[in-house]
Amino acid sequence: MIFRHDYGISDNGTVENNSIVSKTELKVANQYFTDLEFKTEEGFSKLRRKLNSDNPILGLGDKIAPLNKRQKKYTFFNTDNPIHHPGSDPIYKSFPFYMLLERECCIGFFVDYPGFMQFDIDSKGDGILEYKVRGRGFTEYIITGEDIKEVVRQFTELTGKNAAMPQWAFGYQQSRWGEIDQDKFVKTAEKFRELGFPCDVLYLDIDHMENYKVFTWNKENFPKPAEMFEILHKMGIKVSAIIDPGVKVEKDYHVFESGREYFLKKNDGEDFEGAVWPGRVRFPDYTSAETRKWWAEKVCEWKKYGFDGFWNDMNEIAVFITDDDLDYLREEFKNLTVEHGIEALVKFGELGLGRKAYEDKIVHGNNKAHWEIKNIYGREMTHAAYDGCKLENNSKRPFLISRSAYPGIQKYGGVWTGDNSSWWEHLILEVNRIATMGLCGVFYCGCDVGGFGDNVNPELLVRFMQLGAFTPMYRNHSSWNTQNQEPWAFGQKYLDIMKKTVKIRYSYIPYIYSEYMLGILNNDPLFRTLSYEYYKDPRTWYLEDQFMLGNALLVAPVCRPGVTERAVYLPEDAVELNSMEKYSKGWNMVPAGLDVIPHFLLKGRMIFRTEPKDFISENYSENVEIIVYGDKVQGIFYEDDGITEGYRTKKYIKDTIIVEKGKLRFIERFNNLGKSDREYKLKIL
Ligand code: MIG
Repeated sequence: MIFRHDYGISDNGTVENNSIVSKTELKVANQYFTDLEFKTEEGFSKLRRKLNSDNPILGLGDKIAPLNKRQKKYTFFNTDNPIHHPGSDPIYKSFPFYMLLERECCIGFFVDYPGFMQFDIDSKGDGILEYKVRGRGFTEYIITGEDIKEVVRQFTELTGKNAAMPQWAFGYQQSRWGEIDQDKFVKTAEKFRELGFPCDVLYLDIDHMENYKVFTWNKENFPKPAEMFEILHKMGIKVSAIIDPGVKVEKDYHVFESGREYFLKKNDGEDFEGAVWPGRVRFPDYTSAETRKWWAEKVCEWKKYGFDGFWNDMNEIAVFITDDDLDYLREEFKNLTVEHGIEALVKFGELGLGRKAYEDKIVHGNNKAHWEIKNIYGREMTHAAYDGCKLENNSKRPFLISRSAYPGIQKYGGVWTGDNSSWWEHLILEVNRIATMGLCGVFYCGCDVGGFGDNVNPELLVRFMQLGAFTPMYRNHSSWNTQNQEPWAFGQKYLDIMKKTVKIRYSYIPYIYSEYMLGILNNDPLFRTLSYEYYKDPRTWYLEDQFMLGNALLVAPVCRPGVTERAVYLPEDAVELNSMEKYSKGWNMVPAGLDVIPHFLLKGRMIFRTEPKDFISENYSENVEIIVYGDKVQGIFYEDDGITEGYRTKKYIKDTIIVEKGKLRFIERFNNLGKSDREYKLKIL
């Protein structure tokens, strides 16, 4: 059940789907929590709440924190925070949704407020929770259910069903920020094919543009883009390109000229300008429908070159510096002397990415200040890109990712976790960040495999590639000034291990895609915590170095150097799929040498595999083998065309299968794909 509560004057919510909200009142003072006080003062609304148990709290999106979000404070104000560490907050996304795990039930709380907001989640350990919201009030949804699954399903339905990515979005993807030209780009694709190393997508970062101007080519380096797309598409390679919101202020530049009326203004009526990659830029006001329409047309035109998807970056919005910042800087620095000591350094910190004075000055078309709706800026940019892709081809699924996000982003695209670093500490952190994004309703999510900043080493790259093989989005990406980290960067020995890893990924595509699509229909994340499947076992509530991909695969990545075996908690008996060894329920030590990422098929569950190919073609899900473990196993296999919106009108195959005493039986065969019923091979472990 979903209950809605309005505190103070709440006119800033974003949820459209209020039809599923219960009309009856939840007794606020129930046995799990009590609201103590609500007040509005000095421009802030504050709620104090007492929790009646010490059980964990999960949620809050991509925050840099343990899986259990208790005993810490959080700020929601989307910010480009490129070198994040445990003290970095806020960062790129805002997901003010958390769940309290209780033995008898699970309770979700979603504060639907896209402006500046802070949560204190029991930082003193006394069970007190505090919301501090800039503004006169807010809306909160309280969602009750038997377990995490029931709560997540309702939350996702409330904020919007996920738009399905195409099937090829589950293939391996390669990216790198740095100087690029047409030949180099095609050569990268050829290298993958020569090596027989599976790959589906290559990315173009900001260097493909002319002076970083959005929707332009650097014509010197890309003289014949149409030809390039043709070559790549023939090789089964898709191309996604970066889109930045900042539009260069330049006379006669078509995007700037056609966009003049759609840019953000300041409260003095002037255009808001700041510096990003192209130098002086203006920013579209994506919260206005007219602006989105104009941007969608630009995206549509641009896509016609042959792009298969887009990567929406810098949309927090990230602003390097403004004229006001510089004036302030000149003024402040005039009188600064060495005698000021530390004060001088503090002034530096207030500038650039650190200084946010403009957020009070920008007004959006709907008369809201930027600080009131900052957290949906990136979502609405992605919304506009989605509309643009639809304009170009309405029957195809758009392939989009965004760095900044707020609940509802999943209606338009997926996300990546932003600029992580090539650190072991970030490798393990990504497990809980991606799992938490799933709990917050965003099912297509990944991280920069190998790490974006800093220099990777071969062992770390291998372990990152192994984790990536089991994340929904599998993209290796890095910054221009770091060690190269394409799979061949460290020679044959490491290349062979990574190739083996990527082939394992491709062999599970029928299962991964089936679970992803069933998840879209049912509102279940593909990448999930163990507690999502085994809620009744509280030992799963805190596990953050293990996860599940779909309902049958348990994955235990290695996140420290030098490791050759690791402890794994199994909520059920299972078979480890590298060694085919059986393990019993409970804690186990499992071999995990450098070429192994332990992953298990749980008893009573089934997976689907096939022979790996170089890329995900239309007939990828042929020759599907069902693998089961247990005396009686039931599962569902889903298949569709992988690229169109047909799934929305049930154009799919859905076979409900039971394997009992060595025999396979169909409980239901739903086939609306216009294909003959498929045959399966069966393997019983
Ligand atoms: O200020 O486009 O997160 O993936 O490679 C850095 C260059 C801008 C940040 C993105 C990253 C991308 C980079 N961008």
